[in-house]
Amino acid sequence: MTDVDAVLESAQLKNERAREYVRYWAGVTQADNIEVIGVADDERLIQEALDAKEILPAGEGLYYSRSYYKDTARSEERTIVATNDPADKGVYNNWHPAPEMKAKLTGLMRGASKGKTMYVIPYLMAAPGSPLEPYAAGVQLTDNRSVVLHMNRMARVGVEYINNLEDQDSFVRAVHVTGDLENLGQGTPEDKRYFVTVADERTILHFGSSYGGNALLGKIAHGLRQASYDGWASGTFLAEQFMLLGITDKQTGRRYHICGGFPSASGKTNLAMTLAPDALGDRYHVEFYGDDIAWMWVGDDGRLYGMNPEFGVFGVAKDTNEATNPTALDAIAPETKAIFTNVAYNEKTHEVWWEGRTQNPPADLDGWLDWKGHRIADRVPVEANDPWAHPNSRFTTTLANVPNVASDYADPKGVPIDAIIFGGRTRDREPLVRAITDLAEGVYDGLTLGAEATFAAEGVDGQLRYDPMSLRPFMSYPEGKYAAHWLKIVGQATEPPIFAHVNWFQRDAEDGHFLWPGYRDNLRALLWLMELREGEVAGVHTPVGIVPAKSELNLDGLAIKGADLDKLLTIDADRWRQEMKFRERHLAQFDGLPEEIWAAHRRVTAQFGD
Ligand code: GTP
Ligand code: SPV
Ligand code: MN
Repeated sequence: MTDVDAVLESAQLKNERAREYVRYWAGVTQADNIEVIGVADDERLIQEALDAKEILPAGEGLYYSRSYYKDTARSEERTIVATNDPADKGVYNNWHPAPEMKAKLTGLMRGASKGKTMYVIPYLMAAPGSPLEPYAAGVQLTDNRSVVLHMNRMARVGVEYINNLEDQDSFVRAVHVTGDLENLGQGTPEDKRYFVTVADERTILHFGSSYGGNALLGKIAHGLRQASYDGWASGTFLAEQFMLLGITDKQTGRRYHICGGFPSASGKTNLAMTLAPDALGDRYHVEFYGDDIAWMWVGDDGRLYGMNPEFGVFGVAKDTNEATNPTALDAIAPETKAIFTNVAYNEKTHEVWWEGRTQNPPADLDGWLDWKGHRIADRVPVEANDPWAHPNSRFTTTLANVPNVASDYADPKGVPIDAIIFGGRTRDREPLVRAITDLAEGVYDGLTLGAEATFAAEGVDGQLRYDPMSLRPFMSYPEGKYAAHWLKIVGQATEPPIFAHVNWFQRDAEDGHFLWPGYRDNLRALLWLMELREGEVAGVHTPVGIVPAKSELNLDGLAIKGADLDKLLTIDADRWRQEMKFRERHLAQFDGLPEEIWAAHRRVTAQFGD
């Protein structure tokens, strides 16, 4: 065992409370070495990881990693929010008592990093100077070098972010121990994995994974679960699984900022990185702020502000190509230091590939390995149609690599929010866009977001379920209180945002084709929403909001069948009447749901009639 204090001293980690914390967990995990990380260490760590074959070269300044084959997505069942107050139990937060969980995790982590290095990663989930900086500092401990490389891309990392804290104790303690991945019983009754956020102690204890949100603790464990709890407990902000983008109308000079939530793997990254369709590119410019998390608060000027606490993108690879998301391809081009995980890899040419990268997979199979590392050329007939890449395979790249990143993306002031949108994979019922001008109806709409779940979490792919505000897997406190907190925060804004529900995923009932082309054309729906906000279009009023009149949508350069467009803008009243009954049951699960939300539900229901 190394002398922990000597290591911390030479790394200039001066925060005494952080030192105590590192000492304590070094003792529990019994790691052989301690190393404090700053961004300057990235190059050396990359080389070490290459030498150890933990990552492989994937072209100039690009890297490939493969996770254990039973460790490729978040596990919702194994994820727990713990506190010391049983009143914090909600429907989705999988609440457990804090003392029980701390004892459990300490037991699992005891001695579990023997023979390994424990990396100390001080980080900040905000731009320095942000009004929410007091909630943004953390120190992740991890015994996994690849996790360090990902954190370096996804968060601001360095001792400077914790040494000068006004309250030296105000960092999140985020402990990650990988465990013996081959012997954890993933998905069996003996599953040993535990991903716990002890929210009222600002402590995160994750054991048994090295993948994504299970292991990069600044991202969703801190950025969403801990932060949403902090935002509520302090009564000052919201932390949501939202993308955030800007639109500039070059003709009028107006700038808009839109944020919003779609469930995991349902289009946030693609929308935030979008370029205007070619035919509209001369007039509109879209800027990227964030693709997965937004923190929102009301500024001194009474406006609702939003910011992206992350520093990078952990994006879904599937279907990313020149047509769907050209900016993403630029963001993972040679020399960006991007890391690909669980895509297909060519061990001879070091190329990577995933489903939808090109229409057909590479014809020459020589050197190609699937995401499990098995040779494609050796596949037996029953494996012929297995995907080459895991559906939840991803790329990790830093925000600055995104070509249309907003020039003010790191401005601690954040940006004023004009609109909040919700959406998801909904194959019927939900039109292309419906706008909602009333706050309670907007919050109600977010709470009743229903969509098909995806491969971003184990075992839920395709399930139709409600995912309130797209926060279901990250919800940290009871839903009734969450709704009240939303009404309170957004209700303080003097210029409230407009709300909207969007759906890029409606399908033809007969042949299943997507009715809307999606991707870059999605901007058309947002432009209509901004025109509605400006009073330039009137739309068509329906019980569930205002939908565009056909003539109001800018369809320049778009070929779409008239019948598909009609369907996209129609409200199927019978289908909606049925939906209102499901919603009633969904909302009834939540204790203490504010009366304003029930009133909104009754208003919408009444408008449909019987
Ligand atoms: P998380 O990072 O898991 O939170 O996901 P996300 O919401 O950022 O999802 P992302 O944008 O990465 O998209 C997930 C998948 O949906 C990808 O395979 C996309 O290609 C696909 N997708 C995104 N937008 C559209 C769209 O407009 N139409 C269609 N058909 N597919 C889309
Ligand atoms: C999600 O699942 O919503 C993600 C990826 O953004 S992960 O970081 O794994 O949670
Ligand atoms: Mn996400």
